[in-house]
Amino acid sequence: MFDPSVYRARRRRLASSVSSGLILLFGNRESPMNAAANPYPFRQDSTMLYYTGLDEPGVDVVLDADDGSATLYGSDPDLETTVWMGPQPSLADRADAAGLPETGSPSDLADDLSTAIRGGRSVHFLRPYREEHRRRLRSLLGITGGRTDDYASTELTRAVIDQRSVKSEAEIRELEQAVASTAAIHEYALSMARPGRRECEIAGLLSGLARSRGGELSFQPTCSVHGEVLHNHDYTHTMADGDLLLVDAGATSPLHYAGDVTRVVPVGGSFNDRQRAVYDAVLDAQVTAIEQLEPGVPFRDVHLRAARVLTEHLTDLGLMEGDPDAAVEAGAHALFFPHGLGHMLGLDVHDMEALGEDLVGYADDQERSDQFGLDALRLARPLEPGFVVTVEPGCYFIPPLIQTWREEARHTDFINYDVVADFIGFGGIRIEDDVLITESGSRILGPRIPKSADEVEDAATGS
Ligand SMILES: [Mn+2]
Repeated sequence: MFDPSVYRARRRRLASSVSSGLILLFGNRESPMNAAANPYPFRQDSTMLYYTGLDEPGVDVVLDADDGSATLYGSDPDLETTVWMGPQPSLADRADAAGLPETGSPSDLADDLSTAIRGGRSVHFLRPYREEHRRRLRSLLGITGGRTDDYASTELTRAVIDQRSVKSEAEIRELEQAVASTAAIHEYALSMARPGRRECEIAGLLSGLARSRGGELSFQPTCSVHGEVLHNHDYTHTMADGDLLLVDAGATSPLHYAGDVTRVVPVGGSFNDRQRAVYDAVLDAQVTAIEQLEPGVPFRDVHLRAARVLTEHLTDLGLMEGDPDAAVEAGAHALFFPHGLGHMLGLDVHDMEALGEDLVGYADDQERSDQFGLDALRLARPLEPGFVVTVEPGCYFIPPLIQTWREEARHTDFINYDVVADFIGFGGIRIEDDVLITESGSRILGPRIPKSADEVEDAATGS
């Protein structure tokens, strides 16, 4: 945990940015995997981590925006828990660690909230993402009609997003640590991409390596020779010479800050000419995009610039034709690059996504496009110093998408479907780094991870 003064200062700022009433923050509970006594690994809610650092199940916090008080609600460990799980901190110990002055039991929470509601005070809460929290909100706040999510406080949500979007020096150190662990797991994956090995050998070791460094994987990784499946969670293939292995994986720091990096490696250690050409196209888009990053630049513009660079390369390769600007404006490139350039990174891998993608990623005067591809852009807003973002363009040959577009004769002015057909089976390439926006530009976090085609080949062959 950070020093309690860090959490106190964060909570004071939050309480002062909400006009009046109570702020209710839920911590997560254990979540059963196949029986109550066999839960999934515990993951605390990221907003609870941000405002308290408390990493145990079953705590909730109420901040009073009017009198500034702050209370931790939860239970002391009972004897049975202590027998099975070892000594646990008392509620008062946990409150001390988080710098919270008051404690209360779960029934105190119910009483305090109903007193506040009877007194006509508003209770601000964030949109829940776990069903049990919807049930708790209905019962604690007496919500009877409508969707619970609709009662979530936009004022509170915006205040939390404002705060969590700009990373402090201490948070950047955590993110550096997360990316350092992420670099370690990628170096390992690159060296393991050998013919005859199975994807699950690498995927399993990535997870173990992340844990061995005191963290965990920040999301279910993609580790697949079918990189054209964007979030592929299948690890059953045996790698063969000539395959491209796409590894999109990140490790967390001990305080749960996330790394998120993607590399592609030729199984057997050398790209063929076609693979290298597409790889270099994606690399050029990624490097150009990173060069554009600086305060004030809308990330949407950077996304479109990356799309433009990719389109120029695809035109050179004969896959596309016509004016690249017109192709990007029409969205033709999205056949190959159907996702957004990146997202915020922090305590969540898609940082704050539970609070609402558009509130996090779009300025008030920006509307999310409904054009295929651009509609998947999670981050569009002008950048600010202290933002940490991913930059991850890709180029994929997705058979069902190609087939559908071809049948519908989409963008035939810009796409040479006969050439594209020859690339079916190519797979996909994505290159991703984690980047801090600085006062004057940007800086890639963590140690350098092999990235150019030559560097990746060298890492794969151990030379
Ligand atoms: Mn990512």
